[in-house]
Parts: sequence; C-alpha cells; structure tokens
Amino acid sequence: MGAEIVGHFQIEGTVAKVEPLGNGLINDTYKVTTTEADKPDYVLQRINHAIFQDVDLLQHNIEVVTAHIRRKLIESGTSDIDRKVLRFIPAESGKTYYFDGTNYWRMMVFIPRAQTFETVNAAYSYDAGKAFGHFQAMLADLPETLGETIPNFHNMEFRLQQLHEAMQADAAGRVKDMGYYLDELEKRASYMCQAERLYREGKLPKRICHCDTKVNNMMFDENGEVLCVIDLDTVMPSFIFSDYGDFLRTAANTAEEDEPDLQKIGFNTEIYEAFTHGYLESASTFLTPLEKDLLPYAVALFPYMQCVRFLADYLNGDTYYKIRYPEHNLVRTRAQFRLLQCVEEKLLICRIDHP
Ligand code: GN1
Ligand code: MG
Repeated sequence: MGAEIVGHFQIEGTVAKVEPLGNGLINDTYKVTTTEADKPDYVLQRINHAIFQDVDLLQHNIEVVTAHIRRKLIESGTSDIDRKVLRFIPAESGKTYYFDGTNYWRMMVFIPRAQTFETVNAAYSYDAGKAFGHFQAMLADLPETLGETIPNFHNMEFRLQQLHEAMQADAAGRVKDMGYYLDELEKRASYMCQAERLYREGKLPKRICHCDTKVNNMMFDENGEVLCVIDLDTVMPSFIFSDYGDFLRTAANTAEEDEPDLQKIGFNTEIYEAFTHGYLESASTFLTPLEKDLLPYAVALFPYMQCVRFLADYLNGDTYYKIRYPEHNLVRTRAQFRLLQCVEEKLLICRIDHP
C-alpha cells in the first residue's frame, strides 16, 4: 500500500518510502519520503469517508481556505510561504483527491524542519493564541460561505441529542454503569447549550473557524516560532468558542486527554491566561463584546462537549474514535469530565441546574 496510491498524484521526485505519521483519531496519515534531496517529501492521507461523507465539499473548503490564506501571505510580503500554509497536490484528474474505488486519498507537501507538540508552555501558548486568532482574522473576509464538512459538528444541542440516542439504543449494554456521568452531564446541559440559544436569538454570530485546534494541530519551526495550522478538515462556520476552547482543552490540561489517573489531571491557569492574551491580541478586532464575555464559558464547553462525544461513542460500542483498548472511550470520558471539574473550580463557572 502507499506507493501505488502516490502514483496517482502529480508529485515531483521518486518515492523512497511510505511510513505512518502522527496520532490523529480520525484519518490515516503517512509520510512519503522522496529519494532526491532537492524534491519535497509529502504527506499522504486516507480520508475517513465514514466521517467526512462529502469529500468534494471537504476538499473544496480546504482549497478555498488555503488559497485565501496563501493570497494574504503573498500580499503581506511573508517569506517561506510553503511552510506557512498547506499545499495540496492534484491527482491525475486535477482534483485534490483520488478515489481508488473504496477509499479517498489526498496528498500535501510535507513541511520540512517543523515540529508539533503534545504539550506547550505559557510562552508557546501565547504564540498559539495569536496564531489561531490570526487564522480566524485572515478568514474573516472569505468571500464564499463554506459548508459544514460534518453537519452540526460543534453544535452542543445536537451532541446531547446524539448522547440521548446512544442511551436509548444502548447498543453495547453499557448504559447501566454510566448513571453518574449521564446525570452530571444532564445537570449542565442548559448552561452548555447557551451558544445555540443566543445564535437563534440573533445575538451570536458564526464565523469561519478551524474547529480542531488541539495543540498538536499547530506546527512550529526549529526555533519554536509558529509556522501554520494543520488538519483543516473541520474548517467551517462555527462559534469562535470552538477554536479558543478546544486549544485550552488540550493545552491547559496538565495530563493527556485520555489520562487514566484522574489525580494527574488539572487546569493550568498560566497557560489559560497566556493563550487568552495572545488570542485577544489578534482577534479583538473582530470579536463582539458578547463573544469576549463568553470566553470562560468556552473553556468549560469543550471538555464538556468532548466528554459527551466520548461517552456517546462508548455507549455506541466504539464506532467513531479509534481506540487502543476496550475501555478507552470510558477512560477518555472520565478524563474529560475531571478536566471540566477542574475548569469549574479554577474559573468558578459551575452552572448546574438543580431540579
Ligand atoms: C478528533 O482527528 P483528530 O484526532 O485531530 C476529532 C476532534 C476531537 C479529537 C479528540 C473530525 O480529532 O473533534 O476533538 O479527535 N475530529 C473529528 O482528540 O471528529
Ligand atoms: Mg490532528
């Protein structure tokens, strides 16, 4: 596998090897190394077609976004542009993906001498905040409306509805032991769904967001300077909370998102403050006062939403996220709930409805 697929794309150079890359939970990613020193290496990805069902829309969004950013970087006289925005390689059809009859594949240029991190310190968080704010700002004047590559992706009401459906179906017979988490999540449901309500009331806008701002989706150069944001599958209209909140969910957590030892999980307020500072520096030009007021809500929303999503997948018998062991989604659920509690304690924002 691999080399044959690569042959369908208009790459430069000769393929020397194809090997797995990264640790994403959705797509399968490979690094393609070429023999020639003066030719780029590439990243090959098998798109998870069960999750991204409209690959045409998916690639269209990504092409529009990367072209827009590239144009802005050129206009502003930025150097080293191929390391600051992803470049996709056309397949023989001219499209930026190839369908082999079963799977969809795409290729992009591998960004050389770049690094990603699973954890960051406060200084990096400040830079990342600025970079994500800048990413949203660059896309604020995108002339085209983008479709949702996963409909209702960060819609909290929809995610709770999916959890309720998973409870009712109880496909894996796991509901009986989940009473504690189901109750705790339900108590917070109304508070957590406030963004959708405010949107319906016309008080909150949707903007083009990245929607997967996990800390490991940002590339840094050899000196630790931010290069670019990767993993653009979920770039779509959303509340700005998506990008702000999901970064802190991963970066300010003192442990991994699936840490089994709950004692190790904490919320690092130094990282929270640094990231917020950086984010506001580049995003305050377009944020409304209400969006700014609700940033602490966004910090709680993302561990909550991720907890709901992991738990729903656990109840469904692990059909969405890749798992490494049978109880993995339960361990993730517990870890995200613990993180939510830490956020609530530190930011004093526990909004529970009492019956
Ligand atoms: C998935 O693909 P990856 O691992 O970057 C997921 C995110 C979750 C994340 C949890 C399309 O992201 O929404 O926050 O796992 N992406 C999709 O780690 O569902
Ligand atoms: Mg990723």
